Amino acid sequence: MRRLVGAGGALLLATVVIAAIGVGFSAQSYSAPIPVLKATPVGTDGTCGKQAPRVHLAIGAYPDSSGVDDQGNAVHPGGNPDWPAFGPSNEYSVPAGSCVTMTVTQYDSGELLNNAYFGKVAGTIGNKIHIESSGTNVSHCAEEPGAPATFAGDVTELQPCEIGHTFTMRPLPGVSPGFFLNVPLPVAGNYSGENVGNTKDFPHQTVTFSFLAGPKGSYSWNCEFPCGHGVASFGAVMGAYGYMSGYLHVI
Ligand SMILES: [Cu+2]
Repeated sequence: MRRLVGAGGALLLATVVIAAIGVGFSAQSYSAPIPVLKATPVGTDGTCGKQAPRVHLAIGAYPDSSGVDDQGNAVHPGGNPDWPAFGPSNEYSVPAGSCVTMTVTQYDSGELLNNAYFGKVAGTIGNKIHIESSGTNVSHCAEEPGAPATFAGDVTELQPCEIGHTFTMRPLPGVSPGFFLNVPLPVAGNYSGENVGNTKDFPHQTVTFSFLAGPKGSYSWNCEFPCGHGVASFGAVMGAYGYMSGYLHVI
């Protein structure tokens, strides 16, 4: 009898441990540093190629995750000062079927994209993005003083030496097979990373694009630019949830 109780206890303990690990993993995958950023409705129009309710999301890509943005919002509460981050949130929500216009203000310098594929725009309306450059932005396409990374209009592709981060999004399995969005974000500031900061006082690139939200479900996004340390620059910040990754919740 005692042996039976012992075996039952061990089974119970194993069940509790496995359940705790499961809860830990699921909590880790959805722990947003600040609440979900809800897109702002801006009326109904034909921006996405058909009449649809349109919403707007404004985010930024910043060199210092421990800092604040123009609105005084923390880029990433408790952020590591040596790591870049998207902010002020990494989780967003939009209505299903809406036309989503995003503005991403890019303040960070880059190095070299190691896969030219992610320099190509995909999944946006017209497969293009609109870029307006502010201040002196220098690419990595040439040696010092470097080629200017100056844009004023629509582009469909950036060179691997002109990129600071990417905003790349895929649905979770079973949500919307075929949905894929890739937006390369051009470098800001100088290429030694000195002339960068979290506010509009610094050189920056303002990137605007629209896409049609798919059906309800969660879509994960991440940066495909190698902006971390270790693991071929895909470790550190690239592996820490919430800095260079997050979710779009289509509701
Ligand atoms: Cu990045």
